[in-house]
Amino acid sequence: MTTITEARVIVTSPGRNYVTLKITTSDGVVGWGDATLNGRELAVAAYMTDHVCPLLVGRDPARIEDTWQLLYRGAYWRRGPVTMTAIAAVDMALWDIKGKVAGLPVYQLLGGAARNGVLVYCHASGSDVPALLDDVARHLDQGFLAVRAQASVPGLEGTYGVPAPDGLLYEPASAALPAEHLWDTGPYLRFAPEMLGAVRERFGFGFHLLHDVHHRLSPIEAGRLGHDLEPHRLFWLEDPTPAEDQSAFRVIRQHTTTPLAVGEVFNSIWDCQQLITERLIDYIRTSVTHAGGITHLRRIFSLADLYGVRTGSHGPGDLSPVAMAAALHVDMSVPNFGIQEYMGHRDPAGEVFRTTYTFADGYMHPGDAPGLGVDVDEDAAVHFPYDPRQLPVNRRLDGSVHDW
Ligand code: GCO
Ligand code: MG
Repeated sequence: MTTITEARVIVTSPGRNYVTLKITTSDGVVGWGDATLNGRELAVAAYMTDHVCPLLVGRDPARIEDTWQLLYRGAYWRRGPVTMTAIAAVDMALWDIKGKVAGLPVYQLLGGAARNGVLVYCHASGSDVPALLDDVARHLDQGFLAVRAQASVPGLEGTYGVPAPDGLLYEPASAALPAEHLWDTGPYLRFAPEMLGAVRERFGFGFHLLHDVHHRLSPIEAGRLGHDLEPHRLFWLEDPTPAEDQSAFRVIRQHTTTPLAVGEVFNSIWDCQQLITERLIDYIRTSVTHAGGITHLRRIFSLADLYGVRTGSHGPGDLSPVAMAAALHVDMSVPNFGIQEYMGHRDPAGEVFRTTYTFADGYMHPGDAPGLGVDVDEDAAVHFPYDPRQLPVNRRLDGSVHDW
């Protein structure tokens, strides 16, 4: 019988931190999984190295579901970002191996292509509205059919979604202590409809427009914002309120027809059960890395399909290209696909991660290489040592902590 002979964790920082799991079989087949939990990377690395990898050696790599159940139920302590990210990495690596053994891209093992390509949305942002409009123009020129728009709220430094002056990253701030951003809900609620209205006024309605609130409003504030945004016909309004309060969405729903998306911080189907079964959202944003891998993501998406909820997986640059590839294979195959976030990866990530996925005319495709279609250059990875980073925190004008 073929067995797993080695499971090893690679922590590397080519441009930003990524945690990667490498599983090798007795036949010499290698599978890759992403285990990156932004700002808490080493917790997942330790969980895998100390508690998961020793369980894998000697097991049959073909038994993906059984391994998932073993790691989930067998730990007794269930769910949570660290555990579910570790399980996800194992799951992705085993699907990668299964695809390589079969000589097929993973999406073929998931039922084959249910569409020709995966609609993706990009990020456009600016320190003010004119800068945002320039950035939207740039992305539309690149062929994107869906654009997320974010701009700095006047008077509030470090608004979420707007890059720092280096222009490259907007969440990892400092090595030691988190950066502190200022937050004031009133100005944001006045500014957001103006800003998104300016985008529609300049570019019209011939593309999908999205916006991320990043969990900052109360339910009634979110209801008002959704209502104020209705003339701008958003594809979705993302994370309007802190996501763990599922019944809050009942209040939002009573006040607006703007479509709602949530779920990038969810780890399991239980985190979104009420949101889906009560049809309180339109898009479920769980990611392949933070919600238990391909196996569990498909389970969530199947539940969502039953209730008319479509998919919109999280795809930020803080998930590695291994995750992006895995997400695309799922996106290709599920019936209720909606859209996929694609933030891209900045150099030198490409020196470590080699991918086969492509983008053209607004759509991505995972490629047809066997498995996930990703390779990791371990020799290159050692040149980019771990670089400790913290996500920022938000404080209100009175100094109290607000959701970031
Ligand atoms: C998004 C997200 C990200 C998160 C990041 C945190 O919609 O892409 O909100 O930008 O902030 O993934 O690590
Ligand atoms: Mg988001």
